Amino acid sequence: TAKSRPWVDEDLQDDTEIGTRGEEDSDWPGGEEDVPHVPYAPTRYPGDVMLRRSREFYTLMNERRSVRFISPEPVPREVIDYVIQTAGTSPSGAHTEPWTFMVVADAEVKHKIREIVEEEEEMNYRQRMGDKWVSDLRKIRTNWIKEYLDIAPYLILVFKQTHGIHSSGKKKTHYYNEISVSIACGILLAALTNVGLVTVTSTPLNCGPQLRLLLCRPTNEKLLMLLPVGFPATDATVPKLTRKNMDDIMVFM
Ligand code: IYR
Repeated sequence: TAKSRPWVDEDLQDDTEIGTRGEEDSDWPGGEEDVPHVPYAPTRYPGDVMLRRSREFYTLMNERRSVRFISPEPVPREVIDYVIQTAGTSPSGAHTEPWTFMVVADAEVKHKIREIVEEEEEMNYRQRMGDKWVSDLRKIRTNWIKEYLDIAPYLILVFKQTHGIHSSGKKKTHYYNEISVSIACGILLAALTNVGLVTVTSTPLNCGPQLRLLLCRPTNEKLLMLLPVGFPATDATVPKLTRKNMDDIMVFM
């Protein structure tokens, strides 16, 4: 087992499994330190175009809402593929790409997911979360009944990989796997918004292990987020919420 290194362990409080030389990662240094560095010159925009694009992207993203009423209307599979590919462009610790996006379209599997989530969520709301948490959520009007898990054309279950496997079979350290996958989720949300699809960022408490087994994912994968994806239902509603002002979110010096 790795000896305690608090200055590292307290920073990587996200299940990152830090190997010790001689055990995991024992083929370190690997063959990747000689990756060539190549010129990089992405698209550059004139000032006025930058300003317009920044405003337009804000306007688009500001339309995003967490939507719990999703239409059964089919969504083209190719769109989902590109949305996932976009999420996979996220930066990650040491470029380990520690994510698995499980896309479920099968009605029976979706229903099994619903049964697991609703059973656990009922206990969450009735016992585990406590009165304060449940009352803090009253304005959002959520409960443990999750019809969208049957109705949404796709469920995307995002797993973080706490470690990977080298070709040698040894463990590969996935540094900062949780924040890496969380960033990927943010990019995924932006990609969905960009094509007019909606979701809700659900984090089903206590459901991870059962869902992992149902979906036959390996033990190094931990469920981070469950996203039902589709068009909004025609009669969809959202709570009337406002966002903080710029002054309250940005400090400029
Ligand atoms: N996971 C539960 C509860 C829940 C928690 C928070 I924090 C929310 O912003 C919304 C819901 C559920 O999905 O209902």
